[in-house]
Amino acid sequence: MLYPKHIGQLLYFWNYTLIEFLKEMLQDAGRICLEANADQNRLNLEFKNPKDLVTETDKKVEDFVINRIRSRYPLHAIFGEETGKSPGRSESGHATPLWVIDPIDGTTSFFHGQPFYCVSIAYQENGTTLMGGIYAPVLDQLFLAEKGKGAFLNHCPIRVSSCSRLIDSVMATGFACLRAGLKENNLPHFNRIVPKIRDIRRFGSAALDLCYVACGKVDGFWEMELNLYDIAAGVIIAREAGALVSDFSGGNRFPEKGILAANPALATLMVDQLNQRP
Ligand code: 2AM
Ligand code: CA
Repeated sequence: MLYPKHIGQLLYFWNYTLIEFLKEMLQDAGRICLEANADQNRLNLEFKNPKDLVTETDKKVEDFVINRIRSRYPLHAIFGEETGKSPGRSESGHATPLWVIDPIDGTTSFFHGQPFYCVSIAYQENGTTLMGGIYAPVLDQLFLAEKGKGAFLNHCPIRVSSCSRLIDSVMATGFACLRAGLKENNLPHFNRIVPKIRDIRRFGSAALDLCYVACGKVDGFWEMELNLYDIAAGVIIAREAGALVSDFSGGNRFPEKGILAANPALATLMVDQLNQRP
């Protein structure tokens, strides 16, 4: 006979194993990156366009993550930056869980031997992200979040900054739009905002930018032309740490309509700045 308390225990066990599974997968994927970093001369390179790099390590890490998920959760769907969508199969009428993978976010940094890159993986059910994990192996920074349970950096709880004035803030942004060769770009926003804030950082990984908002290393982040896999894990980590994440109009149509993240007070000021023509 299954009593409610047993169901609770079972759910706890299920969640525990899923987050542990995610954590170990991230750390193992990070090791693959570090091994490749150690042999910089052998990082074979391909180009999606002249500015958009993909190394064989991006593919190797994605293959590793997919195989790990498939061997444990063979029915789950997967959406990876390098391999696209592979549908899963639903179990007795339930929606198919989806894993969203960015094997290396910050590939340019990875290729150039810089530390700001990471492996980013989100777990979704019914289109809602329930778990996100991001691991920056050179920095040994592991960010994990579960919906409703807070966000953690190396197992310590994290929180957004309390900065509420633009002039006191340090922000991060990026220029995915330039690399994608798009006409509309972030430079007008950059030119408008940078004189109003204390300083700006450009780490080159949207996933890590969101994590750094989450732990208060930067006060805010905005960027345009990102994809779901760049931000899926970072969004739940930032939100669980108290960030408000929105598009440039303050709505939910991110990343298509731009994305910004900050504590609620600063996010309102950022919407004022970004909800203007570029
Ligand atoms: P990537 O390293 O996985 O390519 C940097 O501004 C951020 O933009 C990174 O998170 C980078 O992810 C992302 N990005 C996504 N698509 C891009 C594209 N087509 N061109 C450039 N950067 C892109
Ligand atoms: Ca990416």
